[in-house]
Amino acid sequence: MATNKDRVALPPMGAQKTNLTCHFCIVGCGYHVYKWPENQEGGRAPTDNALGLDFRKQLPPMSIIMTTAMQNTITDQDGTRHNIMIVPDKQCSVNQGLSSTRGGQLATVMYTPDGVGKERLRSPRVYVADQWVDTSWDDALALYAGVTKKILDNDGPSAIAFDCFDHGGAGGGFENTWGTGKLMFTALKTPLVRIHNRPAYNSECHATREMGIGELNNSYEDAELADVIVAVGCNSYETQTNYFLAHWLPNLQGQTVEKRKQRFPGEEITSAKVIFVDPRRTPTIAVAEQVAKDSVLHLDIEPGTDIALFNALLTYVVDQGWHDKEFIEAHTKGFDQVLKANRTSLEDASHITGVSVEKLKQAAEWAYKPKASGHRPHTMHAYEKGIIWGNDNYLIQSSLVDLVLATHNVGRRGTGVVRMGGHQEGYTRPPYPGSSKIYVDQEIINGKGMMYTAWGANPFQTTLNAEQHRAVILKRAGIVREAMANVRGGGTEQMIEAIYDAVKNKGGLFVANINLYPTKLAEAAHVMFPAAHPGEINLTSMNGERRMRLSQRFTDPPGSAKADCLIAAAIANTLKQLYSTEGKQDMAARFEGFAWQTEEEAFNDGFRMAGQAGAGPIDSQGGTTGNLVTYERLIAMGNNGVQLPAKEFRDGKLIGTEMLYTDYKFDTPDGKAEFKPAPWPGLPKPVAEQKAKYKFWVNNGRINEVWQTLYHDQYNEFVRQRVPMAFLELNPEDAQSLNIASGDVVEVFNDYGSTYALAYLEPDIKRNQTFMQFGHFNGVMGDLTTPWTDRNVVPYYKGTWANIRRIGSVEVFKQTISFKTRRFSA
Ligand code: MGD
Ligand code: MGD
Ligand code: F3S
Repeated sequence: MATNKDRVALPPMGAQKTNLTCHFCIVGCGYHVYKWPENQEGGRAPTDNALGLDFRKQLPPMSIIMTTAMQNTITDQDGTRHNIMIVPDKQCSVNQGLSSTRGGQLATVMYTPDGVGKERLRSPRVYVADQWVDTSWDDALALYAGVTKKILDNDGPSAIAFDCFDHGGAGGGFENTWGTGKLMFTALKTPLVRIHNRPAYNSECHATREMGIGELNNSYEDAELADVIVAVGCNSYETQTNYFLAHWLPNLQGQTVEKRKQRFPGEEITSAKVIFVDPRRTPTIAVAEQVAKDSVLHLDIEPGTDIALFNALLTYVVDQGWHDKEFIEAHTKGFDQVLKANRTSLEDASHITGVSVEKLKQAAEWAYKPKASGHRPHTMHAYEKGIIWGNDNYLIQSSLVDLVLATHNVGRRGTGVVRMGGHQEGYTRPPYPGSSKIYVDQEIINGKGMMYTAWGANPFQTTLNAEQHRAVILKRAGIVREAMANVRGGGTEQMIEAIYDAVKNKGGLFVANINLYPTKLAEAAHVMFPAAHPGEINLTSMNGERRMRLSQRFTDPPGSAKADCLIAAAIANTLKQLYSTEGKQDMAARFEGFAWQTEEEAFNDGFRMAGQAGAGPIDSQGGTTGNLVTYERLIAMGNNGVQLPAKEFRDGKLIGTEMLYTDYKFDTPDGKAEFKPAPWPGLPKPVAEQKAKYKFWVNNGRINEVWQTLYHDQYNEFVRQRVPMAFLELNPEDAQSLNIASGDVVEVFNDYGSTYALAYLEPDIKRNQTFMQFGHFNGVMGDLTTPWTDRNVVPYYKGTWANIRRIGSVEVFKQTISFKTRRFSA
C-alpha cells in the first residue's frame, strides 16, 4: 500500500513531466506528473533529479510537498512499468505548491492491478442470469443501442432517462459534457435528464442569473484583497481547501496588507475580517479562530433562516444610509420594491435566526459601514451548499444578492458574490430540449421512463428521498433482470425483445451504469461501460475563478476503458449504423457528427465550435470564447492556464479575464442588475412536519478526508480505515441521554427512511443538532431527506429532522478510529 512505503524514489533527469489539474474539487490545484521507467531513480544532487532540488541536505521549509502517497508504480498497456510522482506545482497561482489530503493522493488513485483501482471496470459488463460477466464493446453496445432504438422508435425520446454529470474534473470536462450532451440532446432529444447532484435539468443559481450575475465572477486573488469575507454555508477548509489556505488565510493573517494598500491607494486598510454564516461551528471556523480570533464573527443561525438574516442586514444597512445610491440608481433596477418586500427588523431577524441583535449589528458594521477614509469596504460574499441546498435556494440567493447589490459588492476588486463551488466546471452542451421543471426522480418513482443511464453519477448514495428512489429502481430493474434471465442462447435481438417487453408491459426499467467502478448502481444495472479519468485521457476544465487548464494524458486507461466523450460517440455511431442498415436515413442523420477519435476532436467540436456559436451555459461561465483556446495553447499556458472568457492570444499567450462586471454590464437584456423580492417564507411544510415530529436536525455534508461517494476512497485503506462508515457528529450531552458513545453504531430514522451511522461525539455541535457525512456507501444520509424541492426543483438536502437510536458497538471501530475533535482546539 502507498501508505506503508518508507521511501520515495526521486524522478531522474529527463523524466517525462506533464501537467495535471487535481480532478477532485473546484479549486483545481496544479500538479506536475513525473513519469520514468521503473528501474531508474534520480540522485540527491540538484543536477541529478528532475525536481532540481538538493536532497543532500535539509531542504528549506515548504520547498516541496512530497509524501509516499504521491508516488506509485503503474503499468501501461504495452506492459512497460513506470514510476510516477504527482506533486503540487509551486508556480501554480491557485495552490502555490500546496496539496490537500485528497489531491495529495492523485498518484495513489491511479489504476494499478493491486492498488486503489483494483476494482475499476476494465471492460464492458452485462448482467447475465445472476452474475456480472465481462463482454466486448461490440456486444454491450449492440444491446444498449438496440434497447435504446427500440424505445426511441416505439415510445419516443421521453422514455429514455439519464442522470449525468455536468461539471469539470473527473467524470466531466468540456470534452465529456459536450459528448454526452450531443448524444442526449441533439441525437436522442430526450428531456428526461437530471444532473448528477439534483433531480432535474436546471441551475443551482436560478435567482442570481436572473438578477444578471453569474456565480463565478471574481478571482481567488480577490479573497486576498477583501476587507471582509462573508462566508455563507461553506466549510472551505474542508471543501475548497487550498483556496482557503492559500488565499483567505494570508489575508486574515495580515500578509496581504501591503498588496491591498498598493491596490487601493488612499483607502484605510486594516486587518481583514471574516463573517461565517453557518448553524454549525465548522472546522473552517475553528481554523480561522486559531489564526485570527478577533477577526472572526460566527453568525450561528438556526437552520434554514438565512433569508431573514440577509433581509435584516439589508434593512439595517439602508436605514443607516450605508448603501450605494449612485450605483443602485445607475446600474440596477427594482430596489424600492425589494426594500419593501424584504423589510425585516433586527429584532424580528434575531427572533427567527437565534442570533443576537448585537451580533447582527456588528456584522453589518464590519461588512458594510463606510471606512474612516470614506471608502466603501471591499466585501466578498462566498457561498456554497449550505444555501444552495438550503431552505429555498431561489429566495436565499435573491436575498443575498439584494444585499450585495445594495452595497455595491460586485464588479470591484476585493468583492464578488461567488459560489465557492463543488467540482470544477466544464459545461458546454447543445440546448436542453425539455423543461427544467421535470422532477426526474419522481417520474421514475411513478413508473415513467423505460431505460435509465447513470453516467458518472451515483444517485443510490446521493439523491434526496433516496431510500424510496433506490427501492423503486431496484424493483423495476429486477423485472428486467428476470426477463433477461429467461433468454438463453437467443442472441442480442431476442434479448432486446425480452427487455422491451419487460419495460413496456411489466413496469420494468433497463439500467446502464457508465462509471470508473461498479458502485452501488451495480445492484440494479444490466450493463456497465468502463470510463477513464484525467491522466488516462486528456481533459480540460475550469476552476472557481474560471481558470481553464488542460490535464494531460500520461498513461493508458485500464483495459478498454474510454473517455466519456468517446463512449458517447460509440453509442451514437452504433445507433447510426442500426438506422442506416434499416434504411432510415433521417434517423441515421441525427447520430452523425460523432466521428471523433480523440478527446481533442471532441473538444474542437464542442468547446471551440459550440462555444463560439453561443451554446448557453447552464452551470458554467466559460463564455463564448470559442476557437482562441486550443490544446496546444493550453499546454503552453501550463498549470496557470487562462481565466475564461479568453480575450485574445498575444505574444504566444492566452489573455483572460480576472473579474466579471467591472464594466457594470450585467447579464440582463438591458444590462442592469435586477433586485429580486425575497420575503422570509418559513420552513417548507414537509420539513416543518419532520421538525415537529423528530428531535434532531440532521445537518449534513462533507469532511476533509473523503471525496464524494468514496468511489476511490473505499478501496484506499488510508481513508477507509479513518471513515469506514458515515460519521454522525452529535453533542455529548445528547449522546449521554441516549446512552451513545463515540464509535457506537446508531440508527437515524424519520418518515422517509432509516439509515445507520457512526457516532462521533463533538462538543461544538449544538444540542438537538447533528452533522452526518453525506454520500457514504455505508450509511446513506439521503435516505432521510424529504422529497421537497423549491419552485425550480432544487432540493433542500440540508434540511431534515430525525430520531436516533443506539444499535451497538462495533469493536473494530472503537479500537482503530480516533474520535479526537476535528476542530483543532488549542
Ligand atoms: P459522486 O461520488 O461525485 O456523487 O453525487 P454524485 O455526483 O452522484 O459520483 C460520481 C460518480 O462518477 C462515481 O460513482 C464515480 O465512480 C464516477 N466517476 C468518477 N470519475 C468518472 C469519469 O471520469 N467518468 C465516469 N463515467 N464516471 C466517473 C454527488 C452530489 O450529491 C453532489 S455533487 C452534491 S453537491 C449533492 N450534495 C448533497 C449534500 O450535501 N447532502 C445530501 N444529503 N445529498 C447530497 N447529494 C448531492
Ligand atoms: P457542505 O459540507 O456540503 O460543503 O462544499 P460546502 O458547501 O462547503 O456544506 C457546507 C455547510 O453548510 C456545512 O458546514 C453546514 O453546516 C452548512 N449548512 C447547513 N445548513 C445550513 C443553513 O441553513 N444555512 C447556512 N448558512 N449553512 C448551512 C460543497 C462542495 O465541496 C461540493 S458541492 C463538492 S461536489 C465537493 N465535494 C467535496 C467532498 O466530497 N469532500 C471534500 N473534502 N471536499 C469537497 N469539496 C467540494
Ligand atoms: Fe484537489 Fe486542491 Fe481541491 S488538491 S481536492 S483541487 S483543494
